[in-house]
Amino acid sequence: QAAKVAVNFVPTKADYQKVYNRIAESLDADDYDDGSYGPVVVRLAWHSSGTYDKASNTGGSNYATMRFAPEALHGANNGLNVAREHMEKIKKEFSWISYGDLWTLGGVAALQEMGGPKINWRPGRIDGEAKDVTPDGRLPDASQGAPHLRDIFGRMGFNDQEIVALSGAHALGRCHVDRSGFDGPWTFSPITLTNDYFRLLVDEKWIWRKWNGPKQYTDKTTGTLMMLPTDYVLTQDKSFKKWVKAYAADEELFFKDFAKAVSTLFELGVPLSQFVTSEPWQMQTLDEQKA
Ligand code: CCH
Repeated sequence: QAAKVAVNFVPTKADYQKVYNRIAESLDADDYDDGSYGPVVVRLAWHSSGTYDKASNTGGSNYATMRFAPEALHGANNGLNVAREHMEKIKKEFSWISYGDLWTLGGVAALQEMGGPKINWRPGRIDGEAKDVTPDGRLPDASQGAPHLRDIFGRMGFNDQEIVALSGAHALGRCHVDRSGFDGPWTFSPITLTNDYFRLLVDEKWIWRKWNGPKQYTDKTTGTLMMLPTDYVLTQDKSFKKWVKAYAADEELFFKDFAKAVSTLFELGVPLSQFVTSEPWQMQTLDEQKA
């Protein structure tokens, strides 16, 4: 039975929890990648937020402008049609939610359900228009070095520690040749959030992969994992490396810093006055609701 939504319907936290639950239930898939849409759903939330420019106060998660060309067609967003189409099924059932809230809640649900920390999240984003689309080039280019990372993430307002913490998301998912040109997963457990990305960066010997694709590293031991040039550079820069070592040694510290930085990331570009609450919300995992 299709729920009739009253014109003045004001969703409560319980309504958002229902959306969270439906997203969480939708992630497992035997026939997709490593068995979960979680990683690509996280990448959608990140790319919809990471366009933020603090100087002009444009971009970010507020308007969900990746729905429109040309942003959907920006090279960095290759393959995210998969995640947008996945989330569209949820939108059909909960037509009252804005795309910005839906996509960021998707990121939160995916991270929490894949074993990550609880991430503060609150609703209030509104759907923008095609005129709000951001220019190409605001997301990081994996072939670059430390100055580029500081340029891109500094523009969003993040410092070195936050850059490293956020990069730990690459414990999840994989690169696809037909999306980015790069190939392979960063860790042996790509659908569980751990600090393995940092442990592998520190413990493994990383060598250039010999292949015809773009320059990327492979682990010397098994030759099955990968690091992008922007990942490896975190071990080559003194200030970045300090945090790589800290997170490799202490998963709890990584989870704490990651949760905080991700929550900030997902709120970039949203005027405070738009949020329905000044209190941080935490949505419950499916497991917590069973208990
Ligand atoms: Fe990332 N990322 N990312 N990334 N990313 C890719 C995939 C994922 C960069 C490049 C790439 C973050 C930061 C960076 C995820 C989350 C985050 C891919 C492969 C490239 C290339 C895309 C493909 O081929 O499918 C670069 C450069 C940076 C610079 O720092 C941050 C920050 C986050 C989240 C907080 C996730 C998750 C994936 C896996 C997607 C999938 O489909 O499995």
